[in-house]
Parts: sequence; structure tokens; C-alpha cells
Amino acid sequence: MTVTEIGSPRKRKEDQRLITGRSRYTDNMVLPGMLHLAAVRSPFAHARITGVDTSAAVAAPGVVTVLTGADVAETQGSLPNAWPITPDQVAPPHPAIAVDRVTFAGEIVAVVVARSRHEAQDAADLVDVDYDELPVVLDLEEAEKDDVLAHPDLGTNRSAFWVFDSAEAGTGGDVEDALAAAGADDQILLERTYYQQRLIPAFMEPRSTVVDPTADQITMWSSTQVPHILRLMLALTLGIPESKVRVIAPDVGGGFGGKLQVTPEEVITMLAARRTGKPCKFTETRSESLMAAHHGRGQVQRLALSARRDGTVTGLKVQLLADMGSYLGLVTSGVPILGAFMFPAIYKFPSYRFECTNLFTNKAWTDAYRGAGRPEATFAIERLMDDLAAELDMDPIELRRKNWIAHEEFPFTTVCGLEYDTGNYEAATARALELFGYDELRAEQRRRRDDGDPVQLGIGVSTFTEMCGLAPSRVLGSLDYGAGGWEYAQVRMLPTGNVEVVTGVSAHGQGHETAWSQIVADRLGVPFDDVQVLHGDTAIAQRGLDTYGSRSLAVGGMAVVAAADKVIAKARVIAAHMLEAADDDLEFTDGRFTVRGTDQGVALGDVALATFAAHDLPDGVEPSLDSDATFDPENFSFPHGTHLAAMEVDTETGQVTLRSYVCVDDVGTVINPLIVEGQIHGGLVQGIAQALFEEAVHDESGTLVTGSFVDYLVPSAADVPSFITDRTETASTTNVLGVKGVGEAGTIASTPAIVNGVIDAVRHLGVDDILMPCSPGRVWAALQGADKGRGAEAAVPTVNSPEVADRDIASTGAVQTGTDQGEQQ
Ligand code: MCN
Repeated sequence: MTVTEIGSPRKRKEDQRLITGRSRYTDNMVLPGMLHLAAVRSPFAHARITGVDTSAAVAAPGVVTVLTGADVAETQGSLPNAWPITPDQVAPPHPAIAVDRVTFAGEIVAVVVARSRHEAQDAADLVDVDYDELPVVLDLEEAEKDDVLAHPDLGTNRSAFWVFDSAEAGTGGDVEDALAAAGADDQILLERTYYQQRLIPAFMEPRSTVVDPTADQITMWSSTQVPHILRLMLALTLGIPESKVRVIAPDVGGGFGGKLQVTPEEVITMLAARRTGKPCKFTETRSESLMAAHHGRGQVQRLALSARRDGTVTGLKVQLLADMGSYLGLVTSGVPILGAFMFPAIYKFPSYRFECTNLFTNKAWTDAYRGAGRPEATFAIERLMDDLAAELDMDPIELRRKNWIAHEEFPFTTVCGLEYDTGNYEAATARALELFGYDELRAEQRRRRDDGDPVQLGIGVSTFTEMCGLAPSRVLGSLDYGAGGWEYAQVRMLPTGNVEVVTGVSAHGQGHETAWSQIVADRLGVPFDDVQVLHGDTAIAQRGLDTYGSRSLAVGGMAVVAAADKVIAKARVIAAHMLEAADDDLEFTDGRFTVRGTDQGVALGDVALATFAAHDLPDGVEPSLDSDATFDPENFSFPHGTHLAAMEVDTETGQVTLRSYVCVDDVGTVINPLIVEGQIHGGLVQGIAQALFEEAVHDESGTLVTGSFVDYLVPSAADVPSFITDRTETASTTNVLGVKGVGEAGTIASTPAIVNGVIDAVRHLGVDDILMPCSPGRVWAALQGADKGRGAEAAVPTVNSPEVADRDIASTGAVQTGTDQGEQQ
């Protein structure tokens, strides 16, 4: 088979409609007689609801009905958590509309249904809710004490405690022995606490849902990443037969994990449509989106690493506090568990223990956000490796080289029991160092230090791997996840020779229509433009598990390959009949069956037409080439890479500038280099944003202060330099195309590269940690502390709540007004 499409930098075919405005997002849906919803949201983070007076709202112009928690208490069920990580996991009921208590600021307490959106919004202001305020717990280390409870009825803030121990699992030694031995002369014990601030998956299109109940089958359009999961969960939550629900995800303007959810708004729109018998629409405002769509990250990471004096690591112990927020969403509790296996990263730790305490707080609930668990883990280990290098006075690359898995050691079973199939950390690192000009930059760094330059240079290193391609169903089962990780595809041969590909994944910016067309064009030998990819509609793609965890290519793409191969197998029988030859004598190349050793042949398109006509098919052969396949991966996919950041820190102002960024990623075989480049770029910016810009900040009463894009600092192209990217390619051995996922790689790798760079610039001045985002205020405050001889630990507030940290910094005079975000505008 001649390969022409795979590897070609095709421009994305979906972009034609997306950039010329011919796309259709959920909010563009207009149905006859459609009603509009507006939510009344709690201004309090924790309060008892003592009364809801809807009379004025009901009487307002255009209002059809007002729904309160009491109205739907019997029908709304509880929003689903599909990942109970332990048998005794504690979870409060999760109502779509709060019934008697609100547990975060922004929770819905009533919904107005009116003839227009504006009438609904105006009437929402007329709903009069009485609250009795309750104490709030916002801070993880406070939540751990159980003094104030996010849910008093539960009697604890603890949702679950989850442990992996290499000694118990038989995958490594006992970490306590390693840590104890580190007291010996030739060893070193590093203990650190790092903080992962809360982030908001700031997708461009706010969430929107339309429900049409007027036909036998209820149709929901939603701006979701997961139409199939949503359909199943709606059926289970609301007790509607699954066959009576169709979910369509039309064009979706980004998700980044934030639309991997079954939302209150979706359930409420469904309830309102069924009650009124009319199509209903709910579209959130940007502020609602920032306040009440799920957040990500939010961890306290207590770490202990032991190593020999030559730099060889001997043990790693991780104790996490993970912020669930006030409820458990779809996979909230499992997010830290996805990280559990990634702390040892590319290094040969002989012993490892991971403990995680999932805690409730009175904030919006957390859930998947690009990387989900793995960026947090990668940050911790890459920061630790840099701290260890500094402690041992070693070059950070040299230290990593000493500990990483050498390319000839693959396949390698890690201390977590994962089998990394392939990788070449040496090659990616060598290329990155060369592109970066590592030695020259180190020389410049030395010069600037010697000269006492007010602007210091730091070099940030991150040599990462991650596990994606979620996921082998058996593994998910062993981790108590509520579903499998297979994926579905169908390939349909049309009589004209055109091809329709139906896929169970649900792209929302990843370019699957292009990449899948490339795969099928190569596989079937048909022109790229003759392939049409259909997705995001449960009536078209009957089966599927949707898009997240960089799974679509490594899992969904393999289902496409398998379905295409079945088409060829079916067509071979008919082609042989047409050519009056034996099946075995046929070769299939470039879309043509030929009789081996002759020039006789027939094109796949002609076989498709003959199959459609069905006038002369072999006996017993069905008149269809259409085929479907379900693929369940046997292993995860382990992309890796080396990321290097040159950071300039102005020691007089705390201003941080990202001067240059080089990354060399290895995502196995590349289907479309242009798409991969785009994914890396977008991912990098998201990871850099965590390091330098973004943070969900709450005030002491639990109100989100960063409730608009004025305060929540999403970087733009102007905030980052041109990235220098390259790739190495070690093909994965766990799928036929040799691909590894790329959708989260940039985000996972970049955050520690940036922070390591910032610290590297000022470590010689006594600073060895700065909370993220490393805003000028925080950097300046850390330097002030260092100047006063207090050292970095003292300079950086030791509370885990970033907002409290901000107050502390503000009190030093570094921040005059507002939050760090405001300061950076
Ligand atoms: N690809 C390729 N060759 C490879 C690997 C991937 O050509 N070796 C291509 C794929 O064909 C696909 C794209 O890169 O077109 C991403 O593939 P993959 O890594 O399988 O990731 P998914 O398609 O499953 O996307 C999910 C991933 C996640 S988890 C988040 S979060 C994320 C991301 O994708 N959210 C995004 N990228 C996003 N991009 C946009 N524009 N919007 C989002 O919300």
C-alpha cells in the first residue's frame, strides 16, 4: 500500500466552515416555539435556603414558569459520579438545582423559563431567595482538619483516601526503607510541599444546551465533549429510556476537559423541556461559565524523595490533598488517580508510595482539565528533580540522564507497574539542547550572575512522559472507573466510491475530520476529499466513548483502521468474483485489487458500485461493504519529550519574561504534522498560563474574584514567544499505526519547565520556591524575603490558599490593589 496521506501537513478540512462562519454551535439552534432559561445562582458559598419567593418572577412579562429545587426535588436525581475510587468513598447528593442548602457561590437555586432570553434574565433578578449563611471551608489544609465542614451532614470533609504502594503491589521496594536509609551519610532526603492552584478551563464557547421534547425521541444539542456518555447518564439520572434520548454535539468551541461533564444546566434544560413540552435553551454567560463550570487542579503536594549522593534516586513518597470542591462531578475523584502513576515519570525509582486524600471545600467542584492529574504529577517530579540537582550541585540534565530509562531498556515496567512500550529520552533531549543552545545560555547565565545584572537568566528543564490514549478497559475496571475505554468506528462505502467514516469520538477542536480522512484515504486508497467524517450525534454514531485523555487517535483512530480493513476484506471477495480469480490471488494497492502477476484489476469504487447494484454477487455474500469495529487498547500511550525554557527575571520588579522555549516531543508516528504542531502550541500556552498567569481566586467568603476575563488572565499570542518545536519519532508498538497521543502533552510538560526556569534565575539569591502563578508580585516578594536573609521558604507564604497568599503578599506592599491577575493587566 502506498502511503501518501499519513504524515502529510494537510490543512484542516473542518476549518473551512469554522473560519467562514458556516459552523453551527448549540446557541445557533433556533426551534419553533423555543423557550429560554436563565439561572438564579447563590451569592453565598455555603448557606441554608430558607425561602424562595418566585411570585414576582412568575408574573413578569414572557415568563412561562419558574423552577425551584423544591419543584424538581423528586425528579432531578443526583448528577453522576462515574468514578468512585474507593468502596467507601463519601459523596453528597449532587442536585442540579439546590433544594435546601447551597455549597458554593454560583450554585443554581432557581431557573426562570421565558419566551426570550432577556425576559428570562430580567425575571431571574426578581426571584427572592432567603439564605442563612453557614461557615465556609475553602482551604485544603483547613479542610483536612475537619473543623469547618463543607457538608455538615457528612461529618467530614474527606471523600476518599487512595493509596498505591510499590511494596504492596509487588512492583518495587518499600519507600519507607528508602527514606529511612536516606539519613545515612552518602544519601540525601528532599522534602517539599508544592501547590497546584485552581484553574478554570476557559473554553472559548460557553456551555449551551437545547432540548427538543416534541418528538418521540427527545433530542438534546449540547456543547459537550461527551455526547455518548451524556446520553447514558441522562437516561440513568432521570430514568428516561436511553433509546428515547438522542444527543448531538454540533460544532463545539473548545472544551479542554471542561466539557467532559454531565452538567446541572443540561439536566435542568431537559427537565424544563419535558415540563413545558416546548423546546428549551440554556446558554450561560461568560461569568457563569467561569464561576460554575467545573474547575481544575487544586492540590497540595507533600513530597519526599531520597537519593544517593551521586544523584541516583532511591525512593519517592507522595501525599496529596486534592480539592474536590463541593461535589463530585463525572470523574472528579479519579483525576488525582490519573496522576498517581505519573509521579515516577521517566525515572527508575526503585520504590514509590502514593497517598491521596480527596477533600470537599465550598467552591465549584473540580474535574478534568487538560492533562487531568498528569500535569500536577509532572510538575511535582520535575520541580523535585531540579531541587535535587541544585542540592547536589549537578546540572539538571545530567541528573535526569543518570536516572531516566535508557532507550535500550524499553519496554520498561515502571515502579507503578506500567509498561512503557517505547521511548528515546536521549534523542529528544539531545535535539532540544542543540536547538536551545543550552551551553551558550548557561554561559550567559554565569556572566549575568557574575556581573550582578538586575535581570537574571534562568533555564527551565522538563523531561516528561505521560500516559494517555485512555484507556485499556481492564485497567479502568481495576481502578473502579464506571465504564470501559474502547472506541467504535464504522466505514461506509457509498455507490460512488465515496466513503463515510462514522466515529465514536467527538472532536471539539482537534481536527479529527482531517486526520481520520487521511487515515482512511491511505488505508482504502481513495482520495482524501472523497472521505466524509461523521461524529458527535448518538443517532449517527450509535456507539462511542467520546474525546478526552488524548485517546481519539490512539483508540478511536485504531477503530477506524480496523473498520477500513474489514471493508477491504469484504470487497476482496466481491472483487475476486468480478475478476474471476481466487481471493488469495488478489493484491490490494492504492485502492485497486489486481490479480497478482497480471494487469487485470478493479478499483474499490467499482466494487462498491457492483455491491450496491448487487446484480451479480457471489452466493451468500451480503450486498454491503460497510463495516464497523470496536477497538480496546491493550496499553496506554506514552508520549514524551524534552522542554527547555529560557526565563528572564527582573530582580528589581519581579517581572518574568519567557525569552525562548524549545520543545522536542515524541508522539510516535504522526498522522498530520500541522495538527500536531497546533496541539503542541495550544498545549504549551495552557501550561505556561498555569505557571505565569492563571488562577481561580476566591475571597474569604468563597466568592470567585476572577469571574471575568479581565481578572482571569488567559494569555494571548502576545504573551508568549514563537516556540521552537521539533520531534523525534519512536513508534508505539501497541497500535498498528505506531501513534501516541498529543492533545495534552504541551500542557503537561510546560508548567514545570517555566517554573524551574524562574527558580533557576533566582536560586542563587536564596529563593527555591514561588507559588504559581509566578506573578511579578510573588517573585518580588520572594526576592525581598531572600534579601532579608529569611530564605525563599519564608518569603513564599506557606498557606495553601493562593488568595490568602495574595493577601500576605499585598501586606508586604508588593501588590497595591486587587489580585495578582489584576496587577498583570
Ligand atoms: N495526532 C496526529 N498524530 C499523532 C497524535 C495525534 O496527527 N501522533 C492528531 C490526531 O489525529 C488529532 C489530534 O492530533 O487530530 C489530537 O489527537 P489526540 O492526541 O488523540 O487527542 P484527542 O483528539 O483525543 O483530543 C483530546 C485532547 C484533550 S484531552 C484536550 S483537554 C484538548 C486537546 O485534545 N482539548 C482541546 N486539544 C484541544 N484542542 C482544541 N482545539 N480544543 C480543545 O478543547
